[in-house]
Amino acid sequence: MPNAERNGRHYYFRNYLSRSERERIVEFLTTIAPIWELRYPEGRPLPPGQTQRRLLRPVYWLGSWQFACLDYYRPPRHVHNRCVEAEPFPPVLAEILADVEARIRRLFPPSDIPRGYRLNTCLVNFYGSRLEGGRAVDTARVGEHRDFEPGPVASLSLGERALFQFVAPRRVGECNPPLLSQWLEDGSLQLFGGTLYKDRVLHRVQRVTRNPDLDLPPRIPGFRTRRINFTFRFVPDEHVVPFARLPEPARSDVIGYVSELAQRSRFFRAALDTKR
Ligand SMILES: O=C(O)CCC(=O)C(=O)O
Repeated sequence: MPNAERNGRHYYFRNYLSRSERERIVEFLTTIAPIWELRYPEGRPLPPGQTQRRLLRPVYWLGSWQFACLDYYRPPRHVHNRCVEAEPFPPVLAEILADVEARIRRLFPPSDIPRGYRLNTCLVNFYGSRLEGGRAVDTARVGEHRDFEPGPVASLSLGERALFQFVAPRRVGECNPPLLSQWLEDGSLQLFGGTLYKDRVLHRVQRVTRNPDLDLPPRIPGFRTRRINFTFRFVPDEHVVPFARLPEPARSDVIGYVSELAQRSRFFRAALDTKR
């Protein structure tokens, strides 16, 4: 297996993508229209102590979409009506995933891999500069969090190098050094799984190496994309709901986003028509 760097249940593959795979991914990116979501549903009371806000960055999901306003997938209790069926992976990502899943099955013990495991959902994060009143606001970092989907996660990065870190949960004011820091380079693949990296510690994107010339596709009004990360995860099929079967009020909460997506996506147009 070429150039794997290993640290327990963490693997890093520098130069994982071939030139032609990278080109095909970039070509695919020109065909999608990421959206800016609000964190909470509009027109409903906010959770106590929270204020409505736009997510820091535009996103796109493949396989299934976890709209922020429906809150995210958090098993074991919060699994229903949170993952809405979305577009299948384009051929280039499906081909890459066949290889990624084979690596995961070779590298991770069976106890880390849940029954029915397939990387069937993907969050595409667009990082860069939000243009606000003539000022560029950097949105390249991600705060400490966990990915709740079960099993190993695979992450492909394009664009600026980013410093990805695992840190133990801490109390306010406490400072603890990262358990593991990994620079994620253009064309790299990162895999992590097991209870330490998935359940016990958090991860974050701490900083990026700025490249003022980068402007990755697609064109997003008011935004310059300097880095794109695809995080592939597993959501059991029984927890993925077609838009047409999403009950109220979740359906009303997301119909605006689905209509926006439908302007560019045949898949979401069909999803809307099924319900009409
Ligand atoms: O951009 C990255 O490398 C990390 C993204 C991430 O932490 C996530 O999608 O949960």
